[in-house]
Amino acid sequence: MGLGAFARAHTAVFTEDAMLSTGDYGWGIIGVTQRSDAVARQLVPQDGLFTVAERGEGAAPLRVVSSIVEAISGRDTPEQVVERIAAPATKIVTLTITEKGYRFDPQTRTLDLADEDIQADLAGRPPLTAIGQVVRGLQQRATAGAGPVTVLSCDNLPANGELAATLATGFAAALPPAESGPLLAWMRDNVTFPSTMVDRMVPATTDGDLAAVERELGVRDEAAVVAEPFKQWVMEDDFAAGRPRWEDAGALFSDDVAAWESAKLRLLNASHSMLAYLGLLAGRETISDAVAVEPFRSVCRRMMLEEALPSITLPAGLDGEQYCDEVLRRFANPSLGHTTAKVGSDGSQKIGLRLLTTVRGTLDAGRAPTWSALAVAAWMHHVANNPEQDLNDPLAQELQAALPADRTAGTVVTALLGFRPVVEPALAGNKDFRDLLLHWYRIIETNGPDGLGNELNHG
Ligand code: CS2
Repeated sequence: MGLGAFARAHTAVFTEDAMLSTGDYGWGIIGVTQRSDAVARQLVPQDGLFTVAERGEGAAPLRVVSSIVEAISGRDTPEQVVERIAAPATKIVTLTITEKGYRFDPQTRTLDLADEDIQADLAGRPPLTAIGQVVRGLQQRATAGAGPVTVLSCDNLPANGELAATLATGFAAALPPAESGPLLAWMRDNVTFPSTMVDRMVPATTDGDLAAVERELGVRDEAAVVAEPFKQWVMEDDFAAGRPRWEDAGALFSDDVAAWESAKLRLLNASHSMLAYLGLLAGRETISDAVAVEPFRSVCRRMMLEEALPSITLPAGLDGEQYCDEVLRRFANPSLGHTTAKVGSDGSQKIGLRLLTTVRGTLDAGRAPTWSALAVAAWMHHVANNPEQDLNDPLAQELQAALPADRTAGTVVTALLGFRPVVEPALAGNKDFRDLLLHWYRIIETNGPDGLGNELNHG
């Protein structure tokens, strides 16, 4: 579920590689698009084939991937999605639906039962939310006796398996008792939700990318994706109905996925977001342009080394400092064209998981979260200085409504600290954090990116 560029460049590639290296060709992916049917429309006339074009040092030649055997639209044919999930041949339901696709309350990590689409799915329409489709699929599977299945979240969320389980269970429990009782019992015995950590930088494909692929490949591919050469996948080995031998494609099976996930979220994704907002502020279009700005690169590195690393426990075998350097090297890939606008989108869904976790950890350790506060202040500045239609955030309207007409450092910081979907009350009331936000917000406002350079030189 979710057929965006990331799923094509990650899940589909790992799955094809597993088949190529084992000779077990019995797997195939039925790709389900989410909010738009565009990718299904692109893939169907191409028999599901698409190109992965690696960009940057060590890039492999163009490759046509064939692991997607069917592409359907979750928006237009929800009944078909439910049927596919319920089919005995389906063994794994992967979710690559981005943070906002889960419709959960970040403070309680439970399903947002006030969400209108969740309510409509619960009321029995052909389901349109991802969680609604999964659970209706499981329900039909239970009735049909189609056997166990694995639900595998592949999004950048801590403990994503546990979260998916909580949300699916929450949806099932909210059904009328006659339905929920048997369904919950069946799910307990037949469905597993392993956690995963996924990693590959995959920008949105541009017209220029499609034209370049066409020149090189000799045919037009409407569904081509570009990606960095690096890819990583770490997961818990808890599959209810078998799985491809992804380890033969380079995936790592581990009992310590939570540690891998927090390292990735709080080092890579956190600094990605930081660079996105600082970059947008300074008019840098891509992440590689942003990381080339010296104060940006340094503040990013210091945020990772001085604040994020000390507040997490690394998985065995991972060298923290090396990981940070590798992340900065990957950001600098000049051929990827990963835009600051894309990485900066959906900030309300990302800031809490990527940055506020480190702010809290650093404060709890009695230290000042100087650099992570800078990243949060840059996000606040972005939110306060862009009209709703340019925010590209599912909560754009709510964020704008929370902001006062008179936008000074004080009023913006107060309003956004009070924005409950992002900031928990305990953190919102922390004076040290608030002072840091005000400090950075004022510097950004009066001196822009140059102000940061001066601060660093004096700091
Ligand atoms: C990025 C991620 O858009 C974003 O928020 O931080 O998509 C990032 O590129 C991937 O998580 C890398 O694995």
